[in-house]
Formats: sequence, structure tokens, C-alpha cells
Amino acid sequence: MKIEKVELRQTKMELVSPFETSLGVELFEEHIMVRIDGDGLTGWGEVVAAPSPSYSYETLTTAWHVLGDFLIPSILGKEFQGIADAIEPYRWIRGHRMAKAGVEAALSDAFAKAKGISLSKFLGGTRKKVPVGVSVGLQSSPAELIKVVAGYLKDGYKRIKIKIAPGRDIELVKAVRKEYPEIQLQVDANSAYTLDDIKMLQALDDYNLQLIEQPLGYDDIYDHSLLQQKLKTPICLDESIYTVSDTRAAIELGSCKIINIKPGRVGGYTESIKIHDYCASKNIPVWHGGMYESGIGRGGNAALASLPNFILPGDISASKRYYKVDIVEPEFVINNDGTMDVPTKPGIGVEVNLNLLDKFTVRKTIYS
Ligand code: OSB
Ligand code: MG
Repeated sequence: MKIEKVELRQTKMELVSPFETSLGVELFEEHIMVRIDGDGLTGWGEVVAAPSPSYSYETLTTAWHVLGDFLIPSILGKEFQGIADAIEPYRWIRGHRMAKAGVEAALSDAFAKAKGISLSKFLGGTRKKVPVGVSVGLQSSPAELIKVVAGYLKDGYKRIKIKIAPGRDIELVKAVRKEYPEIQLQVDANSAYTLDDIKMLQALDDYNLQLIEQPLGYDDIYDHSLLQQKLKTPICLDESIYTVSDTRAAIELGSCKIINIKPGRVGGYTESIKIHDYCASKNIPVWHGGMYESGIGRGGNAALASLPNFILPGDISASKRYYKVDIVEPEFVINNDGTMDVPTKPGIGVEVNLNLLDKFTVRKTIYS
């Protein structure tokens, strides 16, 4: 396929409810949509960088810069046989994984469409439905949290993840467990604690949590190994894992028993699959994280999560859990059994609604 044109759009979509974590509060989701055209085909990808460098050092501005000045010029006008040679021209760029992942997603969508197969099949997925859960932000009180969780359980979600932060942790977990002794429950600290908080973290062992996500430093692997030795609950790393090499270090050191994979965080599907395969070879389950993607990114997430070692439910919720209207048709929905159907049509398997996309676009540049 020849890469004839690339379009970048920064979008701004209002969330149905504010999302609070230990990193701050979000009311809108601003991402960059990548559209790649060639051979009469169109591929779509989503760059999950945020306005500020909080979850990741990347921002909308750094991603736009790296995309426009380095990533897009490296592939524009060139002809590629497949995804392996299409990502080669920009492999020299260090870091900036969210920007790279958006490009690899758009390329993969286009290549899958060229073959007439779903992205799931293109990536090596084996399942038609994937188990999904919901990530619940910090709420104003334990009572409010119970109300919100009740709503999601009613919607069909079988796994609840709650965000925790210092001073807003054990009592939230206690309240949810009291109300729902049996549900699959996990917590995400987004790096809010240190080894000095070991007493509180050990107290979480009493609540039968599926996992504790990223309790310590966002770039730490070693301290997590010390913590895991002192906890019964499995630690799952999110922020600390960028590569299969990080994954190997974390598993060999005993820093975690579970890995969260987000293609944006690790630089695309190719690295995601390497991490998935390595974890499978070590009997380490993985699950698919989320970055509040629009339907464009969500289609890719559902496809990747259909690979066999994505064992635990993903943070891949229905479109309406995030947005009043999504920019794809059909929107993503959840089944009664807590699963989501993996799209079967070619590529990401959903159509982008260009009118709606225009409505949410705040900045656009075309490269050709
Ligand atoms: O830590 O998993 C996280 C969203 C943005 C940044 C980081 C995280 C999250 C989520 C949301 O937890 C998951 C979702 O998309 O539903
Ligand atoms: Mg997380």
C-alpha cells in the first residue's frame, strides 16, 4: 500500500461524568485522530496523549510535534508490503509511544481492510467476545461510590475497578466489599503511594481484590518487587511497563503477577503483542487497559483484547459509559454477560461518522 495522505485531527469530547483519579479531574477527553489514505483505503488510529503530562510525559502538543515533524514524513509517499516494514522507518525515534501507536493503529486498520479481514484476525485474535469491566473514578463519598457501582453492575459489567488515592482508599474498598461481597473488584492507585504506605497496602489484602494496579512510582520496577513480597494480592503494573524488556524485568524480579497492556503506552500493537506473548510464555495473565478512547481507539482495543492471553476483563466499556454520542457507528455496547462483541467487519469494524468527527475537531492538518 502506498501512503498517499495523512490527516491529523485534535478532538475534544465531553465526558458523561467527570473522571477523578489520584492524578486529577477530567471533564473532557482530548485526543488526536490519525487518518491514513492509500490505494483507495482509509485507516484510522487514535493517539491517547492528554493535554498535560500527568499519566504520561507525552502531551497533545508533543504528540502533534512528533507526528507532524518526524513520524508522518517518515512514511508519507512510501509503499509498504505490510505492518512490519511500515513501522520500520520510524523505529529510530525514541519514546513518544502514544504518537507511534496512533500511526501503527491507522496503518493496521488500512492493512487489515486491504486483506478484507477484521483487525482482530489481522492481529492474531482468537475470540469473538471479550470480557470487559468498568473503571470508576474517585467519588465524593463511599455512599456515592456505591450508587455509581450499582449503576454499572445493573448495566451488565461483571468487574469493577475503583481508583484510590491517599486518604481515599481503604474505606472505599471496605464500603464496596460490604455491599458486594462477591464481585470481581480491583483498585488502581496511579502511582500515588510509596513503600512508607505498606501498612495500608497490606490492609487491602483483607478484601479479596483481583489486583492492585500501579501502587508505587510511575517508573519504578524494583520497589514493586519489595512490595509484592509483602502482599498476598497480586500487583499489576500499568505506568511502569513500556516494553517487553520492562515486562521481563518486572516478571523476573517478581514486581507483579499481572500486566496491563495499553497499545498507546507501549507504542503500538507490535510491542503489545510481544508483551502478550512473553507473558503467555511465563503464565502471567494480561488484560487490556483503557485511555478513555473514542470508538476509533475502542475498536482497536477490542480487537487486541481478543488475543488469547488477555484473560482478565479489560477497561473497555460501552461508548455511552464515556460519551453522550460516539464518533463511530455502530457504537460499542456491552452484552448482559459482561462481554463485548469483537467487531468482525474489515479493519476496526466500525464506520467513522465524519459529521460528528467534524463537530468534535478543534485542530486539523493534512499532509500529502
Ligand atoms: O490508569 O488505567 C488508568 C484512564 C486514563 C489514564 C489512565 C487510566 C485510565 C483509566 C480509564 O483507568 C480506563 C477506561 O478507559 O475505561
Ligand atoms: Mg491504570
